[in-house]
Amino acid sequence: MKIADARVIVTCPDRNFVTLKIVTSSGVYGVGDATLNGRELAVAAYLQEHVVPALIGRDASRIEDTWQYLYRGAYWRRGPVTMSAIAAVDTALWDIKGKVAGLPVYQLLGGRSRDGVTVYGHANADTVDDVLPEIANYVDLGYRAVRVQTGIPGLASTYGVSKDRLFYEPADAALPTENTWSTAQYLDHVPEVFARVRDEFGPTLKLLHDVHHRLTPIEAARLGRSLEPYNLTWIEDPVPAELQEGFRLIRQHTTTPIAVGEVFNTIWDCQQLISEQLIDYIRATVVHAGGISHLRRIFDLANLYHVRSGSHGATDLSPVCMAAALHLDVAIPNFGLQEYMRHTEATDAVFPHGYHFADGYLHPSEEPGLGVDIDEGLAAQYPYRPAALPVNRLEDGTLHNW
Ligand code: EZ4
Ligand code: CO
Repeated sequence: MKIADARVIVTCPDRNFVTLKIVTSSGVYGVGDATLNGRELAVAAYLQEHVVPALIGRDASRIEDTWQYLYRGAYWRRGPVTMSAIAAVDTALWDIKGKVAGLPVYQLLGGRSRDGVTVYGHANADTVDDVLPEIANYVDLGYRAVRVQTGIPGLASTYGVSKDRLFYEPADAALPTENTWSTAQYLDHVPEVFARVRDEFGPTLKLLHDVHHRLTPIEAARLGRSLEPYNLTWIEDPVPAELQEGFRLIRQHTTTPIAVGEVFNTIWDCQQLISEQLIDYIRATVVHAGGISHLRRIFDLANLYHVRSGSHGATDLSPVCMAAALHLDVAIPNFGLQEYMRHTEATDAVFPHGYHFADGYLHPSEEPGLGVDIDEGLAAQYPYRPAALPVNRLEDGTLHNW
């Protein structure tokens, strides 16, 4: 079964997505997500110019060999563009393998380790008063875990607070919009938020918060300590993680669990964080971390060190990525949580899928393969629109982490 065709499909059903569709000589095809928010066309070009020509004629059943061929064969290792492109190929080949076997991909990964995938939703609002009903909505829908983000008094806008309650889309302009940041105001405000939320919702609801890379280790240590009374499931990306040993300092000061990894591309980005037990949840994703094959390796390493999965699942990861993530989530022994932000109706129509939410869990499709597709005709009706992620400046104008 040879690869006969591979198409790179760029579409914008409310936001941009890049999808690779691999078609075999027998007519079976598979899909893989290659979306890198704000840098979509770099991955599309990488695939189109450098990967697709090398795929034609290859044996579609050789997933591992193809992964190694693209990783080692590029010579230039790692990086989000390369690894997203490899991920798309890997994901599409797993989809094909499942279809050929007549089995959902999770069966090829060892079968079910759990009945459903616990997901967390995003509750956000400008004020604490307004975020409480948002959390209540998720509880009513059956969610067991909720991420809580609010505006910061004195700051005009901040990460995680959206105009639309269900669909958060930070890439909101062709060139980056600018936000202003104050660590002092943030550290002051967040404990008050969680005091109110815990008080209102009791001890069992899992609560999470995304710091989005904005603190230093000692600031993050202070935040973690101040949140200890409210028993968070995790604080996410407390500091940028290029300096992995920086997390040791946070660890020495707080028992608030730490989740990191949505910008990671390979196992090397989290090797020290995991093997030194500096984090509790690894949040790498199928699309940005080399596909199902490589993410499985990351989760297996994590399993040796008491680290659980917490995969990124924002709306900029397409339903193809979500479908793939769910097959892994349901199969691995050390699953933790899966982020789940709803896609818009237009996105769902372009990517018909069999995964579904019920009783607070997401369930992977039982169809052979990944159980997700792309409607190419519909996709063609939504041309690419340039959309960049914002930047963040301190009050004196210094560029900070967004
Ligand atoms: O800002 O996916 O946890 N989720 C996040 C996301 C990221 C976006 C960037 O493209 O941090 O909202
Ligand atoms: Co995040």
